Amino acid sequence: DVDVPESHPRYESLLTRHRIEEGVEKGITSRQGLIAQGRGEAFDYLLGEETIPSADRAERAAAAQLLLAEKPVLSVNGNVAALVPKEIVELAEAVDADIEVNLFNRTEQRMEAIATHLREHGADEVKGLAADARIPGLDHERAKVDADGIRAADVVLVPLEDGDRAAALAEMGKTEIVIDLNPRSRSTEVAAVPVVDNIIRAVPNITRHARELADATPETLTEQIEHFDPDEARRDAEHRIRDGDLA
Ligand code: PTJ
Repeated sequence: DVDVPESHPRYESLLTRHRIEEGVEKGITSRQGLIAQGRGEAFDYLLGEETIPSADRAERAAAAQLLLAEKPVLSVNGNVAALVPKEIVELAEAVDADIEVNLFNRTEQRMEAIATHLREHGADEVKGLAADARIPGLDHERAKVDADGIRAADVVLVPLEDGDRAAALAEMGKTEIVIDLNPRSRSTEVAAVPVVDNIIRAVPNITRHARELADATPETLTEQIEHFDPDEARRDAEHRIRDGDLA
């Protein structure tokens, strides 16, 4: 694996970088994914490389949304597959969601490589290859989804998403949970649940909350969602970045 001592002050950041590099080598992650990672790292540095309290509240609300959903789908791109393949499979199991590969730079080879990688990490079924439906209002490649996957979903987790597609999904009436370290990105802005946190920390923490809430009644889950304020979460993250405020 990687030759970085755990005591290194930037251990996690270096490990993350290494996973993305490996993803590119395996044909999972796009080269643009390297740029996206760099952008994410800068925001994470300013956030203190930790899950701020408002992000933890968002992660709890995300767990409640996924548990309450009729048909939740976790969308996976090349960065997500490289960084958290096992953790995505665990979350899908905890909330009984489907996993669907949906790529910005879609090629059949990358679709196959990502589906295989997810299966190697325990996924039973990986959607996205059928591509028998479209997201209205988007150009060709980005619009391709499965009819019985994202097209039919009521709640979609869209990590590290491109703003156009996030907006188009919101336009379709989907409840979107967005994981994105940029509190001002268009994806974060359209999200019902904006999770401003590193996906490395966010996905396992959503799973932890989901396990805690597994036996909760629909009323309790609805309460968790209603108590969460997405505008406040976006503001808190931005304050933390600008002023180092603890939110
Ligand atoms: O695999 P593909 O072809 O679907 O392409 C995926 C990328 C990520 C390349 C594509 O969606 C893209 O270009 O995304 P953007 O527009 O660069 O947006 C990615 C967002 O995710 C940016 O706001 C980053 O700050 C954020 N981000 C990057 N790494 C992380 C992150 N957020 C959370 N955790 C990270 N590790």
